[in-house]
Amino acid sequence: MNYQQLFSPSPLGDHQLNHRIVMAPLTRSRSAQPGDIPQDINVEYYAQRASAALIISEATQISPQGKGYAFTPGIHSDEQIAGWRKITDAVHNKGSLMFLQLWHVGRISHSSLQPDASLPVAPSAIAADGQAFTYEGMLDFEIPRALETSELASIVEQHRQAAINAKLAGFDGVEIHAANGYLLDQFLKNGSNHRTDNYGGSIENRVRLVLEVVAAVSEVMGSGKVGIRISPTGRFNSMSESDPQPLFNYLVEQLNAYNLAYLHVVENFAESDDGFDFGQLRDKFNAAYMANGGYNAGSAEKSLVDGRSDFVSFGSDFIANPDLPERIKQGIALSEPDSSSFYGGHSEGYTDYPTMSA
Ligand code: 8OZ
Repeated sequence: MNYQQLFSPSPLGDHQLNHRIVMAPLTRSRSAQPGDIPQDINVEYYAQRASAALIISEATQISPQGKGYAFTPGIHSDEQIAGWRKITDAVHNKGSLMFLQLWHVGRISHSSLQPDASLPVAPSAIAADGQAFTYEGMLDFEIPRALETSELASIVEQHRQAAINAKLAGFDGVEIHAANGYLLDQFLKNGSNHRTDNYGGSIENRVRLVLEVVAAVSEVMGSGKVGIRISPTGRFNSMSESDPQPLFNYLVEQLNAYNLAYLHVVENFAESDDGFDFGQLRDKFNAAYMANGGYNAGSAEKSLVDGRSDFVSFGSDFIANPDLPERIKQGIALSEPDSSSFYGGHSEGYTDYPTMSA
C-alpha cells in the first residue's frame, strides 16, 4: 500500500510536522524513585522513537496531588524538570518534537500516594470501581473528597505551573489530559460530576474547569503549542456520560475560541461507542484533529484520505516498534508488544525492542 497521506507534511499549531504518525502518550511507570524523576533509561526510550513526527510524553503528574500511580513521572520539582530536559534534548537532537502531557488523576489515586496521606480529590465524593496501582500493590479506590469551589483555582494553577515547568524542560508544547477518566474528564461527565455549584449540572458548567485550564495553559505556552485529549465514549476508570454528543460538541465549539494546535480524540478505547459521531467533532473543530485508538497504517491512511483526521497517534505499536514510521513505509510486519512489561520494571520490554536494521 502507498501511504501518501501518512507521509505528507502538515502544520500542527505553531509547528510543522514531517509526517502524520504521532507517538501517543503511554504510561510506562519507570521513573526514578524517590521523586518520580525521569532518568537515563527514559532518555534512551524516547530517543529511540524520535522518528515519530511528534512524541507526546507519557501522562505526567502536574503536582503531588495529581499523582495516581506508582512510578509515574512528575513535572513539579526541579529534579523532574532537569530529567525531562535530557529527554527533550535527545529528541530534538534526533530531529523530532515533543509535547508533555499534563495529568491530574483526580479520584484515580489512593491516599497512600497522596501528600499527607490525604484522600484523593474529585468533583464529587463518588468512588471509581477498581483498584489503584500503589507502592503496596493494588488497593481498592477510596471515596474521594469533593473539591470545594474555592479550591478549583488551585487546580487551574497546578496546570499553569506545570506548563511553565514544561517550557523550562524544553518541551515544544503541552497536551492537556482531559480523557480516560482522570480529573478533567471526571468534571466533564455526569457519572462522576454531581456538583451543584457553577462547575456541575449543565453542560456549560461541567465544561467550565477544562476551559479555565485551557486558558491558563495557553497563556503560558501560546495556544499554538497546546493540544487537548478527550475520550467522549470512554468507559475506562468507571466513566459514564448519559449524553456525550452535545457535551463534546459544546466543548469543541468553546475550544475554537483559543486557537489550539490540536484536538486529540480517543475514538475507541471503550467497548461501546453508543452511536457517537466523531465526525461532528472533526467538522466543528477549527484546528488539527488527531485520531487515536485501534488504527493501523491502512485505516490511518484511509482516515486521512477521507478527511476524517489530520494526524493519527499510535500507542502500543510504538512500544514494540521504535522505528514504526519506517516499518510502515517499507511495508515490514510489525512486532507485537508484550503487555506484561507495559508498566514498571527496567529496560526489559522498554528499550530492548530492536529496530529493523538491528
Ligand atoms: C494505562 C495505565 C495507566 C495510566 C491513560 C494515563 O489512560 C493513562 C493510563 C493508561 O490516559
